[in-house]
Amino acid sequence: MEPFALKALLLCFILNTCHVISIPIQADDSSVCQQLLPTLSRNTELYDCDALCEGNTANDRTTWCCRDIFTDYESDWPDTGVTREYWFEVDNRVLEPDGHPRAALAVNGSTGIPGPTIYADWGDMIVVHVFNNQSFKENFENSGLAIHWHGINQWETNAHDGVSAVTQCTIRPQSNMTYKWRATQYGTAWYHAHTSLKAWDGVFGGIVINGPSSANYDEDKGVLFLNDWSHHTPEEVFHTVQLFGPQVLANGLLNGTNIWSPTEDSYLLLQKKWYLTQ
Ligand SMILES: [Cu+2]
Repeated sequence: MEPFALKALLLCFILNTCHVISIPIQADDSSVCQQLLPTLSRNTELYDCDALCEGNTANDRTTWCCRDIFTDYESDWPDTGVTREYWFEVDNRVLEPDGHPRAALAVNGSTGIPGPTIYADWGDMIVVHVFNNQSFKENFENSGLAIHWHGINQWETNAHDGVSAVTQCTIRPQSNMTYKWRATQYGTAWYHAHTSLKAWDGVFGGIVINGPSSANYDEDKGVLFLNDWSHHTPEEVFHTVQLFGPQVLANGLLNGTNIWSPTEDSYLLLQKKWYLTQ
């Protein structure tokens, strides 16, 4: 492993931001590559079924056309022939998710966070065109960007894993990158920036991949994000933590919103709001 990659891995462990570890592969390292790839046992006879697949029903969520909850998605998945295409533009913004303005980053974000949810069916191809529209460096240590698709296996698309300094160089300001990967798994996950502390600036959102489920349900209500929220940028918090240790952040957000008061305990306000929506 190259020293720079080891450094990046250590950094993401320290920052608790690395969830799927990508191993850098040298061009002449095909033996290592072979070891990393699992053996496929894909049932190509199901391809016709994939094309006609209409998913499952509220009364039978365990099956998904010719596959089901017991299919080993590490080695077999549908090939739907469908591509889901998204365009993300990441901007410096002043956001007020709880009424208190703060410098932040947003995906397609005039309104705030989280960014748009990616929806797909099991076996679809996902294409995301990311444009880094950052234009100034104030409050940010650097303006590079990479977006990581959390929990996605990235079968034969390791370079699209979105981990800066490990699987790609960062996307420079006013530059773009197109990520392309297959939804070989299903369920609810999320994407987030994987450069510096930009995820906590607001660059994150949901990924919903429809597929079989272990229990029946009537209606999918979508994603629910619960996260701490500071009124200072992550870089400012980072330096404070280095000097004084862990900090209690100002507020918590529910799907990117909450109320806040400078005089009352915001966690009590959060609790009131939660009760109101029961
Ligand atoms: Cu992650």
